[in-house]
Amino acid sequence: MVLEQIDGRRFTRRFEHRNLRGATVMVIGMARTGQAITDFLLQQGARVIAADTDHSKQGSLEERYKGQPVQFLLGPHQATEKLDLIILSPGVPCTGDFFDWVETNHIPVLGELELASRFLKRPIIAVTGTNGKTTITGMISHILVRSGYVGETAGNIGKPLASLVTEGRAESPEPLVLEVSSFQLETIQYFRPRVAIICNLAPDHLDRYATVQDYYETKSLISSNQTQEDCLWIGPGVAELCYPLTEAVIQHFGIGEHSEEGLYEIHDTVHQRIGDFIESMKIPWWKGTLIQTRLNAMAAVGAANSLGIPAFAGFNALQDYRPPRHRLEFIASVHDIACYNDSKATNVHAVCAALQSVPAPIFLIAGGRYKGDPLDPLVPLIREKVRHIYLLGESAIDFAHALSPFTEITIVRNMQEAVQRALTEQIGPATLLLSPACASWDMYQNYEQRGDDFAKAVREVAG
Ligand code: UMA
Repeated sequence: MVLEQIDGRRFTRRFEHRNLRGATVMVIGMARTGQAITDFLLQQGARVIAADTDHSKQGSLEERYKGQPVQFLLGPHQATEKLDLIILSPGVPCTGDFFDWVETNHIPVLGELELASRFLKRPIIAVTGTNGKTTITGMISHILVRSGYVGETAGNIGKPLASLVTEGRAESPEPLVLEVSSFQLETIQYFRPRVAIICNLAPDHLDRYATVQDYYETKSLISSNQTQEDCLWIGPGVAELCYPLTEAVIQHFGIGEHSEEGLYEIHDTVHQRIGDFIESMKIPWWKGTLIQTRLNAMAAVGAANSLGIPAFAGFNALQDYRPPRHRLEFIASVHDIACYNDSKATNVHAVCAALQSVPAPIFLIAGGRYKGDPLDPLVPLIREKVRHIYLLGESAIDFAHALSPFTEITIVRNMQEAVQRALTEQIGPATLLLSPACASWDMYQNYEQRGDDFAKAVREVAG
């Protein structure tokens, strides 16, 4: 079984039951996921022990669960009375003494995705990968809507699956599009999507995984329970980095000639290979779009095609798709400098994709809380396209040491200074790109707030 082959995989004890009435379940991490799964467990008749390292949550949680069978354990995670099951929130890494105690005592541990999906009777399209999964999830939803479905989405995109089950939307023929993170996949046991996508793989979350291979193998778990009736779409380079151990029918997407089944583009024409048969399609909106957009579109169209929606109809549906904010989002052109907000680019791979996509010369704003992925892949692109880097946040000094041999560097105090200096000291035509290669948490609550700050600063200079 694939699960046991993953290096560093902590929990081997399976949990087979579906009836949770009377069970004592500890929920760890009481933010969005923890609260959604607690609501679900209470609906199922379980007793909940709600654990969170953050003491300040006590008051609001007590208020929310007043009169319900919920006990609170705030502060460092600790051993407690006999537990039937533990449910982990994705953001909780399972390391340390407490989790040693859990494994020694053979307490089964599942993630919210695993437990909630056991109660779901709907075709699932699950999207994972290092970058682009939110966009692809949105694109699939858009294609489904244009094809007469509801196009509902959930998962890492921001809506825990459990809340959908609690709200009574677990049983329907309507497909559900799930964005799935590696954190969620760490704790699956039987999760089995009808269609899965691994859109790309690149180093990320190295503050959580011992090696990059652990991270890749965790991603590939998305397909570990799929059977020959299911389909897995994989993007460029995925098979070389971590060939998924799966029974699913594998389809490929990418740019350039392919001998495998799937969708690929050559010189602005998309081809679909099914066995020996190849269908070629001219997509009216295709020419001139960013490479990243084309790859995301092929992944989304491929997944929808596995549910029976013709590829050409899928591409047509995407004609009026608008991407989510903070992903290479065009803000304004100021003094002939086109300003793009790519605040969602929190790792090096995403920044490489952005640098490949926008025209040179580029003035780059980067830095923040570094996640540990190697900076080397940036070097050739910086040499070729980046004229100046404005660095901010915790990683500014380290990034300056690493990148100053390749371009000009300025360390700035905040976003406003970075934007102001770039737009007044530099001369267009050029591109100003916020693409930080870091998380935002050293200066902002999230990447959205960081992107908004960038957009505000650009608009201030634009007047
Ligand atoms: N906590 C503990 N113990 C710990 C660590 C944290 O108790 O050791 C507590 C914190 O105090 C906090 C809670 O756990 O109260 C946070 O849990 P969480 O981080 O899982 O947060 P949620 O709000 O439940 O959000 C999670 C996902 N977060 C992460 O994976 C970090 C959200 O993905 C997801 O949208 C949401 O569930 C719904 O499914 C966000 C994300 O950043 C967008 N994902 C990563 C990414 O996309 O790169 C994987």
